Amino acid sequence: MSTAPAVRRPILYDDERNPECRRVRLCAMQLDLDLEIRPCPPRGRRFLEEAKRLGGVDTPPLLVDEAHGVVLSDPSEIVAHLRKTYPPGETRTFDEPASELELYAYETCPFCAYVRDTLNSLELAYTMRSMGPGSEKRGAFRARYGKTQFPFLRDARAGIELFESGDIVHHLRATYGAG
Ligand SMILES: N[C@@H](CCC(=O)N[C@@H](CS)C(=O)NCC(=O)O)C(=O)O
Repeated sequence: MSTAPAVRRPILYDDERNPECRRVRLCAMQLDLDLEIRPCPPRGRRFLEEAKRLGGVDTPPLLVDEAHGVVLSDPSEIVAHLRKTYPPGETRTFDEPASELELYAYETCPFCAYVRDTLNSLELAYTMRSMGPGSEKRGAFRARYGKTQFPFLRDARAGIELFESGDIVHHLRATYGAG
């Protein structure tokens, strides 16, 4: 019996502080689209080489959408591709498992930005669960956790789930920081 390959979420090679990357993340929020984030801060040592190899770019953003055979580095083209491929309200069936780190957040929330900035500087890959004000995932989240408050982090490796940006940042630094 053969197993169908998992349909992968788009991967964004991202730098939290780069305005062109922000534009892409804002688009993902508007589309209620989850992304795999590979942080590429300036002089990053973890994913920047990979981005260069895959897309020939020195700086993010770079979008790799394997499910549609697309690798894009121009922010306008990335946004156009996402809008066309993942229109709002359409069901997406990504069946790959999430990263060990999952951040439920949205772009315009300053507490979420604080956590993303920490993930970025620590160069930790994560699944970004888009939970913007109009997100269809909010109902299921509220049913499970009793409230809608973001950011929220699930760390499968550490076996914990956390609300509160300060607690999340503390956990990330203590667990994954260089010390
Ligand atoms: N003390 C919390 C505050 C988080 C918070 O106020 N988040 C806002 C967004 S900025 C929120 O979840 N609002 C409810 C909503 O978006 O429905 C923290 O530091 O994480």
